Amino acid sequence: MKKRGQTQQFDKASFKASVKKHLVTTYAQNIETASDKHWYLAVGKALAEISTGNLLETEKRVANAKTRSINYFSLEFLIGRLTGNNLISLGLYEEISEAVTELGFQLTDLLEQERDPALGNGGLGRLAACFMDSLAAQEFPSVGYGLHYQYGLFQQSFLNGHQIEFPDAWREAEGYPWEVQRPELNQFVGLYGDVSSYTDDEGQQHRRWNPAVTLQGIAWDLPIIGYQNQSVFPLRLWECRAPVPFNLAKFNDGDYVGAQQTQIAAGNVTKILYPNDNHDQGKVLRLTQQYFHCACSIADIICRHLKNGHEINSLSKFEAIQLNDTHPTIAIPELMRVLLDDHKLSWDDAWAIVSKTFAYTNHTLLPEALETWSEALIGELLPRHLEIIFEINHRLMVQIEAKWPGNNEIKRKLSIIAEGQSRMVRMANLCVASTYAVNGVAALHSELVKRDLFPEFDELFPGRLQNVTNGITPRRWLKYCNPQLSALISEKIGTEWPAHLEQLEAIAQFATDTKFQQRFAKIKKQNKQRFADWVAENLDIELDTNAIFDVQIKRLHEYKRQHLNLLHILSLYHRLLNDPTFDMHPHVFIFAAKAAPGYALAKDIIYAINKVADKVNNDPRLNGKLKVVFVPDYRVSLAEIIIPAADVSEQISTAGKEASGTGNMKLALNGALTIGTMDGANVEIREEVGDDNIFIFGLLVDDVEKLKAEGYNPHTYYEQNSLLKASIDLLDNNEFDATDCAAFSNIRHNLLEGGDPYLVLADFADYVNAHNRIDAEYRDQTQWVKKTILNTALVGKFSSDRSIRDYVNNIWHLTALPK
Ligand code: 8GP
Repeated sequence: MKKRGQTQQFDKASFKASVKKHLVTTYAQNIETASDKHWYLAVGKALAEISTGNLLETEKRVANAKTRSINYFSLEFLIGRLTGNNLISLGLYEEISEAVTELGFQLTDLLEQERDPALGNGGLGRLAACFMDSLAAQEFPSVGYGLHYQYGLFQQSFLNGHQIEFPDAWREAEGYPWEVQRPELNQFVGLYGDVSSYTDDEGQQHRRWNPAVTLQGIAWDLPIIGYQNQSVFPLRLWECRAPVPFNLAKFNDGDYVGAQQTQIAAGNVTKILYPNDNHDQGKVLRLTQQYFHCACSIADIICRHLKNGHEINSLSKFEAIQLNDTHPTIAIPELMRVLLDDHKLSWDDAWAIVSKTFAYTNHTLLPEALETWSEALIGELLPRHLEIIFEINHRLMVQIEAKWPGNNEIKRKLSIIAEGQSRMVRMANLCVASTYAVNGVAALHSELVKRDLFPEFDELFPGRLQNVTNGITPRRWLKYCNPQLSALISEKIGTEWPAHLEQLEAIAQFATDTKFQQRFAKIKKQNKQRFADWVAENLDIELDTNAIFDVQIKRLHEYKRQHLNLLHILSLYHRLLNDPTFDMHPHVFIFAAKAAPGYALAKDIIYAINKVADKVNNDPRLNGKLKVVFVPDYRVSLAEIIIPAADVSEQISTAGKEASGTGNMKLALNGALTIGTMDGANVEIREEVGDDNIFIFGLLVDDVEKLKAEGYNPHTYYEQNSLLKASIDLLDNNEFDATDCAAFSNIRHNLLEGGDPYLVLADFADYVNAHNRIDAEYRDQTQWVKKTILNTALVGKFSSDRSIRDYVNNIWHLTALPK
């Protein structure tokens, strides 16, 4: 019997038998002695039997439907643990929980055994994961293409407050139970070598690339399970290997290292995820990763297209490719190459396909994140691609000349090749010139893309630049991570909301209902307790759940301004110790953040927060009013327990710098009130929840520009605001660290002598005011709870289902699979 929401016939007895079979035959464990971890693996494998079957079925349905598919190209998919979520999507959570109990275990304990597949850095990778979930939930034909990194984002720990990094072997020794190899889909990829011309039998001239190196792409599929439907779509991750395991002749000669060199070099290609967020590092291995990803994925798409019986000329009718940032841009010249050189299409015919296939999402305006590759490097690694890039650029220049005759300034600005000592290929320009749609990720950001980043492109290609505001999947970020709140909502408005988040608006009517407020507040308290228990157990810090839980969880970056948060904490510390009239509601500041290993100031900020935490958490003079917790090794599974416990959500980037943010959406959905600048999606959150239910502060984008143009001087703010001065001075007087205060003085130096590039000092006073309002308003619990309910009720817009529908309607033009 199937119950409502359940997609599968479920037979408990045979499921239990399957788990035991996997425990013994797949993992070679004795039933009597197997650990929780092996039981989790066996449960995962037994469930994967269901999803793999459905994956193959869905592939057939897609082929039969003969409609367009979206291929989401991303170097990052920060999927987080899959098992719990997949159970929800399959509609089998209770059944499996029961089966596991009968086997003698708690499902929640087994789920804790799963290592997060950390195949992304932050927002960009997590967005890709939410989008895959929403594509499957709405049954839009889709494939996610990424890399099968052997090691995900590094694991972070703290040693005397300093960040330490370790490799993250997310697949562990046993492999990841949800993935399945697809050997029939493996591909070969060339690199280096040269290009030659030849004339075919009909007298046509062609170019041919003769690569010097060949790599093999091994296809691994992870199942993306549609929410309570039968569809499962692949997240296809490519692992790099050498086509031959080792050189037998060298091995026989006793050159054991030399015999394996090729394999070692190939293995390096997908060894690690580059740990940079909003920063481009320009390493050869990174370009190799990008090309390897694109070449395998393009080859896979074309194989599928031809296998389904279509002509190569109809490719763009059946396949769209979304480039998640510029990282997979090399797919554009790669598809051109395949069409020109392998399929012998003319330039115009090939371009007609390419320019209707690709669309590109921009995720940042930060100049240091906009990718450029040295022309010489591309020429060496991918000589044919460089020729094609030159030709695309030549044709772009012709178009510009036609629109702005004789205007070399515009040509220089829009050119794909940046002139200079060493010529560079600008990947964003290549994207805008070659795709049919370019989108920013929130309304404000998309406006700035048009106004500041690509104004001339906007004139040259009217309508190409668009907006799609980001979103988050409500299945993971409410139903799964906050089961009690989900149950309360379902009790009031029914159970359809996880697939139709706009329905949450109906709970707004209960915002002033005392009973509902009490239940809502009780759930928040229980979630705070769950997190406090975790902190007590793992970090040995006691938290009072009556305190305000104030959360800033995101990558550590100057533009995100964790140091503004820190300065505010220092101001509270100063006032508590020096101002007898000062009173505050107990407040816990919770941080979690990884810093890119090469980002020195970000690491200094982590260190400083850790040191301040040590001091304030143990200072009896503060009467427990102020606590600071820096949770190490931030990851999706930690976000799942921090977010439901948050009262306040810190979204405090310098206006114009945070393209969207998505943590802001997750926190608001779980009833945290935002303290934020008018930046990224904060602007739209404010529009939805209303000014009374959010704490907005700080300079606007135009103020920031004006201030910078006038010549911003942080010293003026330092001198004029005594609280700011006192707080900054605390950075420099050994208060928190008697032995190694370099980190503190680096921060201080950056803010004063370094010119304070992200205007921390300029926004400090208003930030403190906003915090004072929070302190006052939190004391009126009835009002506060009303606001938190309204936040949950009014952020339905930020479901990634809506984002996906925007892409589908305005960019991809897909139809959902027929039932
Ligand atoms: C991030 C943005 O910083 C964030 O605001 C946004 O929510 C997220 O993308 C998803 O759209 N951008 C990046 O992570 C980014 O641009 N990274 C690569 C360029 C290095």
